[in-house]
Amino acid sequence: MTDDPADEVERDGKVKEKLVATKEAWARAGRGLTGETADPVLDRLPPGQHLTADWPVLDLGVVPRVDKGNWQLAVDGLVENPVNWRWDDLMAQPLFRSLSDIHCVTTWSRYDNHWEGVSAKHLLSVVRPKAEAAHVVFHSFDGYTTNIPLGAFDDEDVLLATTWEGEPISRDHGGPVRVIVPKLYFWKSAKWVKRIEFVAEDRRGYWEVRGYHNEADPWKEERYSE
Ligand SMILES: Nc1nc2c(c(=O)[nH]1)N[C@H]1C(S)=C(S)[C@@H](COP(=O)(O)O)O[C@H]1N2
Ligand SMILES: [Mo]
Repeated sequence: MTDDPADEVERDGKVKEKLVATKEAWARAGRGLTGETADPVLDRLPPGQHLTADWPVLDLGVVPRVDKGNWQLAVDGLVENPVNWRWDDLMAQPLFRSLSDIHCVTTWSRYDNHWEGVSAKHLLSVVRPKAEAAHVVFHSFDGYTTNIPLGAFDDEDVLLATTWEGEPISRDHGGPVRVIVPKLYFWKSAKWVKRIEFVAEDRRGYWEVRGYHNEADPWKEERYSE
């Protein structure tokens, strides 16, 4: 027995090292950069992005077998009330619905995604971050991590999503539960989330240590660091 639910979760596939290397090379080359910025109020499509109607699947290549039975989420670190939710605990929270756009650093955007789940605002009201908490680190069942400032998590449109377009989020897209942070490039939206950790000092995640921008604002075209 172990107290890390990820140890009980099986995973298919392995990290696509070539794809990771390619994306690191794109970061170094500044692929997709236009050098422009845009106004999120006036311009719905961020600079350098094009619209797509479908929803591509992008990840490291490791696909965890998480379902309602073995799913667990720990929300811990610098919080007054850490929680460890199983599926029924998640379902007992108020249902939140939202509509938002996806902007991926690989230059595709997808408008008008309907999500349902538990809002970040609600989660924050349950766990109550301590005054020292300033950053959030997401840990996923495939070993992926990503980081955002607490202020970016504490936003009206951020949620732990369980459905997309009225259907459960598919396994490929991070189901049963993934994070959605619409105002940032999509790599900040962790699929198969298993732990949300509140920390005082910023800690860079998987892509952030491989040349991706720490802030990731699409309208400022914060694709890569440097
Ligand atoms: N757990 C996990 N979350 C992840 C990733 C990943 O590899 N593992 N990839 C990120 C990247 S780079 C992107 S673009 C989006 C892709 O989500 P999608 O496959 O649903 O389009 O997930 C993000 N979240
Ligand atoms: Mo991505």
